[in-house]
Amino acid sequence: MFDPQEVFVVFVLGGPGSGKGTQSEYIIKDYGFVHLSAGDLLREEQKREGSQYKELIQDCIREGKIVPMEVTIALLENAMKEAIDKEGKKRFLIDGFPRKMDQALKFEEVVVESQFTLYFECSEDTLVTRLLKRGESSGRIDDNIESIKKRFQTFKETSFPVIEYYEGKDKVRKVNAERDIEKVYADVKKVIEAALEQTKA
Ligand code: UP5
Ligand code: MG
Repeated sequence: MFDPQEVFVVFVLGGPGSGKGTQSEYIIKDYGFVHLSAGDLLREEQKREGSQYKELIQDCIREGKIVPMEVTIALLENAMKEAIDKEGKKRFLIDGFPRKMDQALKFEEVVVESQFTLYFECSEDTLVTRLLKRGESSGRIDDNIESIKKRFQTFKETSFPVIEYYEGKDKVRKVNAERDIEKVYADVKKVIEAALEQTKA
């Protein structure tokens, strides 16, 4: 659908609570990216009046399972088209996607090839603490200990192989996400700047 010379896509991956959303918000301010969180798009679709996927999405999110890729890819594709057509945007952070091999292959086949994957590495102990804290006010149906355990399980079994796949292609830029937000972002900036030096998008 898009030419990777024209449309610059970075996948942002990492365990639940590793800071994908937080760091993406920092990046968009400094580098003019469009931030598309697959999880946020699914939550919006789940709330949308008349959506046929309401229950499917809600069940998957609560159980930490992956929503069938057709749903998520269509949401991402529409959001990208809109940003390109209406705002002339070309740089995208795709946050929390792909989290299963079939999604990675399909997205790159039909939408656009990614430039690289920004991977936030963090221990489970740190992640649980962050998510339970956020759960006090987030209202997210998956910020409770039962769902968090299921999300970790899915991350290890299903999503981590995607990161290994891109590592095999030398397309992963790993950042230690255990540290405070500013320190993490200092490393993120280096990765983004190095990548942008080599693009016209
Ligand atoms: N925080 C962040 N960075 C910090 C730091 N360095 N130090 C201290 N605190 C830090 O951060 C989480 C919390 O930690 C916040 O309170 C933040 O202030 C603090 P956040 O930036 O929100 O982390 P993020 O990695 O974005 O965590 P999130 O919970 O969004 O990750 P998930 O991957 O679990 O959630 P997502 O929304 O991507 O997906 C939810 C569900 O949707 C999935 O489980 C799945 O069921 C479904 N889904 C699909 O089915 N398919 C998809 O393609 C995508 C999602
Ligand atoms: Mg997030």
